[in-house]
Amino acid sequence: MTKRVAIIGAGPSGLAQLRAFQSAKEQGAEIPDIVCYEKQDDWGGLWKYSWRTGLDEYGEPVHGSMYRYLWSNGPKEGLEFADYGFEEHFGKPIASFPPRAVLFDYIEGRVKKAGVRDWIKFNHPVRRVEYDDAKGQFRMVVQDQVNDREIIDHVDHVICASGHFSTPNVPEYPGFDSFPGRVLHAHDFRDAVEFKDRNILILGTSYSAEDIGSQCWKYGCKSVTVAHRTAPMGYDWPENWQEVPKLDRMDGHTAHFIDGTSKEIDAIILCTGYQHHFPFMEDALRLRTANRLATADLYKGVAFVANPKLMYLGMQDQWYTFNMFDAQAWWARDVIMGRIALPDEATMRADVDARIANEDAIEDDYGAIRYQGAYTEELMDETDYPGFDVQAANQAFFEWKKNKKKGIMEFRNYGHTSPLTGTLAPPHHTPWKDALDDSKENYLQTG
Ligand code: FAD
Ligand code: NA7
Repeated sequence: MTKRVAIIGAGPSGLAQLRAFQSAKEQGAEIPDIVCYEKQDDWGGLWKYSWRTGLDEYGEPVHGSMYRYLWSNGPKEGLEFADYGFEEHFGKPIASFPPRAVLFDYIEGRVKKAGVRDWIKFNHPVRRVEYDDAKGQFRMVVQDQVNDREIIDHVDHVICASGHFSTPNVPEYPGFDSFPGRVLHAHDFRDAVEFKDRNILILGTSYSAEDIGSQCWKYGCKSVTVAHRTAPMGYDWPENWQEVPKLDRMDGHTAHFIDGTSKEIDAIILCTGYQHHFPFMEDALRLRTANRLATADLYKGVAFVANPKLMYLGMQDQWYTFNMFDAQAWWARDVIMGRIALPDEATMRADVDARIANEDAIEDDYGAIRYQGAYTEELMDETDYPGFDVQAANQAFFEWKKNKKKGIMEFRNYGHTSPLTGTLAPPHHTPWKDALDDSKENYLQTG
């Protein structure tokens, strides 16, 4: 009997899974019956920009965390699909840090070519996933939003690709409740122009802090103050940007930091990260992990050890993104199709423990990049995913790291070498800080 597989989410990870099955079918294999439930009205996940914040038109929490003017924060050469390169899609080499609309176009190009859109049910949030031991199947409750009806589905495998940069981690500091300005999380940040001529305070020191601060600086905020809980980012910032120790409290507009210094602030942006949040999973199936390279409880970073008929894609903290999701999706496909056998539970647990120990031994970001590159390669080697030159992709990341150290507002002006074609990307026609028009049409004038 044909197996039935449900994929949750049609972002880059879920789409990788659809493409993996479609490519097997294209080569003549008999594939399972596939359905993908997506709560938004289109594909692309976070890359599908929405102006909405809070709740969507159906009262569902808005998934999107992306903002206008977002340009890739890492080189595109580190994320290129091995079966569908940038040059194939755009018909020419393009610069290395595409804005959101350009990356969306690229993601969409591959799945349009594969013809998998009919496998997706849009406006269908998954409400509940339970495992029925007697039947050996998952029971899913899904909401058909448009018709306001509940659907019950029974499937043999669930692939959860619902992302983990959507449900914000929102700390509170004393004085927030009486702060006379706006306090928002990065998840709700949309347009940097809102903060023009404002003094902004950012909490957090990771990608969102760096990039949202840079956006606000680019679009004319008065000053950026970044408070760190652990360590400063340490870049050579512009003169109206300062890094300060942890926030102690707000007193009206005044931010007080733990070293006794203070600063007048108009708006506070919490770049304090996200939670892995799967309210639809029954307790026994819910992944509970920190945002790290070696996730808890996932054999090979994918198969849920307690019930490996359930797989999770893209749950790692990410240097590698689209191509790592591909490697995971091809691997998950091959487990489901019986091409890869899973070991016993003890062996799977030992694999998880070893990955965690190896991650704990990493010394710096360069080591972390190598670690995730090696992980991606390990999975690729077990499947027929076309593969790519991981050393070359690592190299693109290393150069990018060095360029950031040289000039944090300039790193996007450099080109990197494609691990697929060996082409060195042309520089963008306008330096990033002066490029206020980030439309696809404008960006593609490059080269
Ligand atoms: P997502 O893109 O989050 O997609 C998950 C999908 O699942 C969504 O479509 C969602 O609607 C759906 N879904 C969720 N819950 C349900 C449910 N219950 N039922 C049905 N569907 C559901 N990566 C890069 O490579 N370069 C970048 O420059 C970059 N910038 C980023 C900037 C921001 C602000 C953020 C937040 C992330 C960024 N990332 C970047 C990382 C990003 O995680 C990946 O690029 C990618 O989007 C992850 O894909 P995903 O499919 O795993 O998750
Ligand atoms: P990250 O990378 O998870 O970083 C979260 C940051 O938030 C990190 O610097 C934390 O500091 C900080 N944090 C967390 N809790 C607090 C509290 N309570 N107070 C102050 N600071 C806090 O999330 P990002 O949003 O930056 O990045 C996620 C993805 O979005 C990423 O893949 C990008 O591509 C875009 P810590 O170092 O732990 O002290």
